[in-house]
Amino acid sequence: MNPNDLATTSENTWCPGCPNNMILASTKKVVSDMINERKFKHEDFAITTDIGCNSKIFDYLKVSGVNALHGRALPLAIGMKIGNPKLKVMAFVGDGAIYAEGMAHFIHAFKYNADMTLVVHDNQSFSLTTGQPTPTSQKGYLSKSEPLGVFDQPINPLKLALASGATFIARTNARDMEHMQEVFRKAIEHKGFSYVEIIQDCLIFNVESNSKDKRMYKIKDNTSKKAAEKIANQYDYNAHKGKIPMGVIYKVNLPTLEEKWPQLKKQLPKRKITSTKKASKKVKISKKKKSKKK
Ligand SMILES: Cc1ncc(C[n+]2csc(CCOP(=O)(O)OP(=O)(O)O)c2C)c(N)n1
Ligand code: SF4
Ligand SMILES: [Mg+2]
Repeated sequence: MNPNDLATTSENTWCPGCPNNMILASTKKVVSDMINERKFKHEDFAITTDIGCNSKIFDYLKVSGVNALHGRALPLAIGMKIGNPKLKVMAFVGDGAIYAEGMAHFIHAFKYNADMTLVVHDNQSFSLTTGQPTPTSQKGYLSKSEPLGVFDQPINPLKLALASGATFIARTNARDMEHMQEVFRKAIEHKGFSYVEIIQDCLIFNVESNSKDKRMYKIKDNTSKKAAEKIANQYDYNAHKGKIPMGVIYKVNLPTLEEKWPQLKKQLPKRKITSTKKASKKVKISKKKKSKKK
């Protein structure tokens, strides 16, 4: 399969050069690569989206899915997973949708730990509705709805995810397609709920918060919670200076929603024993059995 095989015939109405195009191209590349590697079939993937510029990805990506109300792509995705635990579900949302309307779903999703991926296109703006501030918009952001500027500090969604019990948190840059593809693959392969925050410029609204590439630096995959807290603290979605860490900020393996629910566990494909510890245990047991027989 070629990434272009995942294209549709819908007219692309994103502004020319909008980084949503790069997110779409990266998704097509990773999904088609995984299909070619026979890790999954085309029909194993399913997406949910809601409302916003980002959500037009639903029209441009040839993968099964459902388009939801604003802020409701995530509960719908979890519902899909409960309906068919074998699916590889991805929810694509905007910062407005997930950190405002859908905030409660965001927090609870970490607790459930469904084996799926949440992709947040964070342009620090409600862009489709002409640039009202979202919870991650920087203090002082001037818009038509807040002509005196935003008075509040933005939230830090990464810190919130950590506090809510996240098992996979990564941040990437919509303009760095190689890094984005690497992060998408790791997120899809993670056993549990993977949350990918994409820093995405909007070329029309909240332009002040654009062009942060020079401040970004790549980190190694991190598995320490203490270190993750420090990393998440480095960028507060506000400052015009300081470094922005990019990559897998935290990863841990915990039981998934499908493993916790006995009704769903029955439907999961049986996992092969891969750990050497378990394998050697198996050998010892079979030896014991043999000696008893003697
Ligand atoms: C419950 C609800 N509230 C508000 C809206 C209006 N609305 C539709 S799209 C949108 C902005 C979307 O912003 P975001 O989710 O950040 O996506 P972006 O357009 O920036 O990609 C808003 C406020 C709505 N459709 N439903
Ligand atoms: S308004 Fe911004 S986010 Fe929406 S399509 Fe245009 S550049 Fe992209
Ligand atoms: Mg937005």
